[in-house]
Amino acid sequence: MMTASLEKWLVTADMSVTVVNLDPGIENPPYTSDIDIREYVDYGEVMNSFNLGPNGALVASLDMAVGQIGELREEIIEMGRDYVIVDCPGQMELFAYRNSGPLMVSSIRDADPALSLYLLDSNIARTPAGYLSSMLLGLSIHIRFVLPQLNILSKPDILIEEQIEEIVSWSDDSYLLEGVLEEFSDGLVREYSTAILQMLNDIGNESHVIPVSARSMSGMESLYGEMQRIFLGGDNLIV
Ligand SMILES: Nc1nc2c(ncn2[C@@H]2O[C@H](COP(=O)(O)OP(=O)(O)OP(=O)(O)O)[C@@H](O)[C@H]2O)c(=O)[nH]1
Ligand SMILES: [Mg+2]
Repeated sequence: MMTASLEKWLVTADMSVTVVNLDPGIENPPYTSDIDIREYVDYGEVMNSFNLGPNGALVASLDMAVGQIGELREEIIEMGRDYVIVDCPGQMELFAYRNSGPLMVSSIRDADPALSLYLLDSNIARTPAGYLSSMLLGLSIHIRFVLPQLNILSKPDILIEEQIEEIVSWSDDSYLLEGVLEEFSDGLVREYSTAILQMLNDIGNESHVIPVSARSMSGMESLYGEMQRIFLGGDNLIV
């Protein structure tokens, strides 16, 4: 849905957009993709002919399509649009932690300016421990794709304004997060949390989160501003 909403926002602001779907298993994407990995590989057929479950079929489909990413990139170039939004499979452990996902991303990008949007779900990031573990996963994703990354708090419309502000304040001031973690956790979780927070601080991870609702479109302008900062500033956020 974020893909659909970001596309809509960019088009309304007079920019041309190509949408690419990289999820072979997606059934009803909430957008109309211009370019689709499903034209290169048939997930259902892979599942049946190799007798695989959903995860195995996703991995096999990605592995099979990776050799054709050059063609897919050609399709993107032919369209010649201002922006390209690439929707990646939501099963991050299958897409990011195996070889084909990062290989696809680097082939699609080649030498063009690119950034990744990492979505922290408000349902999870609303608690201090949920927020911290989401940031840790984001860091791990960052390491895999080696792209400048923006952290988005998705679905903020399910929270009240004070909750959103609190989460943003955790992202901007780790002492605030440390305080609530100490207050709301104990034992092993508390011990881990303190160590993780310390590590995130030490590496100076760019942690600012931008609340963006794909439903109400709130926050889209801020997101676009941050995207411009990276694209125009040549800002290198790679850790
Ligand atoms: N309230 C609210 N719900 C949202 C928002 N964006 C997406 N959703 C809902 O979240 C669900 C999942 O949306 P998707 O766009 O499929 O999310 P996704 O991140 O692509 O999911 P996977 O790729 O399957 O991991 C749907 O029911 C959406 O309606 C939002 O900004 N606000
Ligand atoms: Mg998805």
